[in-house]
Amino acid sequence: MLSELAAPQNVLHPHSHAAADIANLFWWMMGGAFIGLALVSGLLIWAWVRRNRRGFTAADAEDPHPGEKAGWFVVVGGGVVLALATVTTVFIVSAKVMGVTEAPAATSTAVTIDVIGHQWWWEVRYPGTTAVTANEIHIPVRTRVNLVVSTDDVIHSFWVPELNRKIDTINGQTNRVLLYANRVGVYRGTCAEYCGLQHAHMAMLVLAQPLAAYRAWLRGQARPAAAPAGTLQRTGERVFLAGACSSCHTIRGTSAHGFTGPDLTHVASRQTLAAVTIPNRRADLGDWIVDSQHVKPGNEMPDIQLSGRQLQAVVAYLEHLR
Ligand code: HEC
Ligand SMILES: [Cu+2]
Repeated sequence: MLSELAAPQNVLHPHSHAAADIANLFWWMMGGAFIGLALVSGLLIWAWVRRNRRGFTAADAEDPHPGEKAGWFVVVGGGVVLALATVTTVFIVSAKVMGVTEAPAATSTAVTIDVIGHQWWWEVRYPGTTAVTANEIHIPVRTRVNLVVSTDDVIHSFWVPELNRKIDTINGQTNRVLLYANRVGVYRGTCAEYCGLQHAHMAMLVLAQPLAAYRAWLRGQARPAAAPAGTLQRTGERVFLAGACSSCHTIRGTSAHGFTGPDLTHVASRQTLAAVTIPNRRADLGDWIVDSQHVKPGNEMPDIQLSGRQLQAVVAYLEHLR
């Protein structure tokens, strides 16, 4: 669980063909840049050494611009032709890589997932089902997923470096990108466009699962919340529904239909809370509810005043929502 909070995000450790192409492009461009640097530095040193060794001769006095023809060749050849050829090649190759990173065609039967950026968390919807979750995106492994992103407030950028390029969430518009993982695993992603105070705590996890496990998970998420079991949990539900919580959060199957914060119908099934800021453990959950402004200062959930008993009850209730 904690390892997921600190999971690496490494563009040079690709787990999809799109990310692999991006990493390759990076290495070729980096290699080219270093060869260019070596060439220019070499020429510079060579010219300097030659001039120093040779000294100033009588011929230089007669011809104040020695090697002018060769100089012209270097300027046009190296400065114009070579530069144009390099930029054109990089352009063509990048355009090809862009093609590889595109979402599957809208007409295909690919799995579609909607991700909506909020300050400072990610809402995740599975069209065609009632499943709504936050900050954790389950996908079937080795399957081309059509990821559709949008925003509820400002511009964000969805980025899971090991899987694909960034995709911005733009107001009044939806953007699409391919989401694909070639191996079962957990991939950490983050918001890659500065979006305010808690931008740095706006991460997400992509969990690539075998198809059967993914389907089972999705069926579970589509179900309404489990009914509270026992007095403590029933008290917790009452506190949740009667208090402020239900004005901001939805728990499907209850009267809580708020939409300012994440859907909590299956909050206990998530590994982390508050966009991969804290692990989803009892103590952290309790801290979050009464003092979220300390955990993630400036986030849109106020600190809630609850008695010890009420807090204990709400935590017991939420922990039961698997
Ligand atoms: C004014 C709106 C508001 C109220 C009231 C509110 N919340 Fe929240 N809550 C939020 C927002 C917004 C977030 C997401 C914060 C973030 O990650 O930046 C959140 C996050 C959470 C999370 C973490 C969910 C996740 O998956 O990361 C839990 C749990 C939670 N709230 C429980 C509660 C409880 C319990 C109450 C009542 C005692 C409550 N909230 C009251 C807005 C609210
Ligand atoms: Cu951001």
